[in-house]
Amino acid sequence: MTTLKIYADRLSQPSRAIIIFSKVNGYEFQEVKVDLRKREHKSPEYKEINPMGQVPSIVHGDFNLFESHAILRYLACAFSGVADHWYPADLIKRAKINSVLDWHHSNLRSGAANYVLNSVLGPALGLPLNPTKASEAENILNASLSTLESYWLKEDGKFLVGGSQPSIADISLVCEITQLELLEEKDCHRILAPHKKVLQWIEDTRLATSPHFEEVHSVLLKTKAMFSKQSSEANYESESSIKAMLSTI
Ligand SMILES: N[C@@H](CCC(=O)N[C@@H](CS)C(=O)NCC(=O)O)C(=O)O
Repeated sequence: MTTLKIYADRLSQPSRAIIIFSKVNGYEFQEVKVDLRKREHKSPEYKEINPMGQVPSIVHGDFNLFESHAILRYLACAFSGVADHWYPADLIKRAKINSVLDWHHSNLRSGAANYVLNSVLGPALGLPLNPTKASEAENILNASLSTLESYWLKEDGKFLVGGSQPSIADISLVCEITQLELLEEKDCHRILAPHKKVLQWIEDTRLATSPHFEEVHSVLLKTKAMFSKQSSEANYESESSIKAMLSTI
């Protein structure tokens, strides 16, 4: 059997998406940690796999691939046991999923990743915090969350673009937002609490991918505890700021 290797750091949101998707779908793979904090993604050996020097990437047999959306599409098609709802064969449904995935990278990702990097995560990766960039990113993030509520989640169905079951887009976008768990509670609350539909959709995606969702996200809760120098059991049910907000819906 051809071995699948997933090169990832669970602190990275697209890495988490690939790992959760793979665990939920039950095919065999080997997770190879590429430690962002040790800058292993810039090593010459890793750049042989991903010349862009970023995680995630995969090696499947003698085939290398990077870019998380391309990887999710590939994995959904490469393993016959993956249910159709993850990346439907139906042309229109598939096109809608591709549409939200393309939107994600220049909107939600740009806002969420830059906000978290410039307000809390930077120093752990050897980068300075930048309040001006954090504030610009927060505006993009707020606009993206509003667009999610008013457009991408507007149809009937619990999931993006009207799906009654999750697709690769739900995993990808939810993993983008869950990095907000790294923020101080008040910041996470300020940004997410106004978006009730988004909160419910995160919860529905968690439930659809449980227990892998919680296991893969425990790294965020441990890292947040490290930032605030508090001890943490890293238990998603009791430690997640996002989950706590659900009680206000
Ligand atoms: N568009 C890429 C983004 C990958 C990406 O930005 N990865 C980050 C971690 S979340 C990374 O490797 N950052 C290190 C760097 O760019 O030096 C994807 O979706 O895979």
